Amino acid sequence: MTALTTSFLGRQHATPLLNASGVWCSTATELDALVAAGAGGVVTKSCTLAPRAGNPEPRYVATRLGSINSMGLPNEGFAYYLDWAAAHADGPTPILLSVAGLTVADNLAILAAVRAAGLRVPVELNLSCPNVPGKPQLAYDLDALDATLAAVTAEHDLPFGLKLPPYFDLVHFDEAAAVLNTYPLVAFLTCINSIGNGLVIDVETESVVIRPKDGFGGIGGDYVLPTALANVNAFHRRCPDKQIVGCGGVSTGEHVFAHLLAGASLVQVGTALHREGPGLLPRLADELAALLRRKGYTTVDEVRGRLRTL
Ligand code: RRO
Repeated sequence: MTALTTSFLGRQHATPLLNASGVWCSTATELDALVAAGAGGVVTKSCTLAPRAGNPEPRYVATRLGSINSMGLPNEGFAYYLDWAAAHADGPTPILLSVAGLTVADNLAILAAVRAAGLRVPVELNLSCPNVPGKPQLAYDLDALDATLAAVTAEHDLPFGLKLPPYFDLVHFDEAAAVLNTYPLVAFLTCINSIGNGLVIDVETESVVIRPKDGFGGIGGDYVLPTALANVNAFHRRCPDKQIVGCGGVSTGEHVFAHLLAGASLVQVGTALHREGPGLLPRLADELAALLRRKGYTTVDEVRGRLRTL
């Protein structure tokens, strides 16, 4: 028997496979479908204080190698996801509540509601949404990141995680990790959000393919796997007291295995889940189990961070 169980923030997950926030997680129907499919965990759609309609359509397009999106944070408002999480917190499937308040004050208000509800569900604080017009990705401004974490941890005394954007320079990994390591309550890092502000062009129509922001949007799928693995590994090396959640470019069991090797404890799937639906998660679990068996591993824990260098 190959065990896919893994411990994350002190909770057992039956498999390391979750949805990425934003995919198949905006409504209770979608979230319930992930649970029913046997997801190893479920992340809710990033939420704001008030419900949002998001950006005009078309706002998500699949391409041969992945996807581009500028959804613009459409969501039902934090109370909806809090209620769903509360109703499922004692179920077999661990939940992460993704929070993306538009201001620090909004984030503090949502976190206060999480505490008031006594919710034993970790928050994944999204500091990297690339698609709200006029709002830069906060985690690219390390002073703003520091100030936000100082404000959050002054009030929020529960372990939580951060959804980070991809960084592209070793100095930026060092600088970001130095900030993050001053906050022990930041218990996990989800690497990566989509690569922000890419541009897909349809040569036949000579046009962009999504309407918001003149076609600029977050890139996911095959395009981003090496960037995601680099970010997982860079933060796994630099933040030994934090767990890393891998996200980016996963559509096969081998991709999951690569994220584990790089140092991920859990692995999230976005673009491929959008393409294939919740049945993808048990398929990936089967592929991962077969790969572990072939390689002689009996647990996913043996693989984590085992990446060899030359
Ligand atoms: O809703 C979105 O447009 C969105 C978000 Br909040 C995010 O964090 N990442 C992304 O690719 N899209």
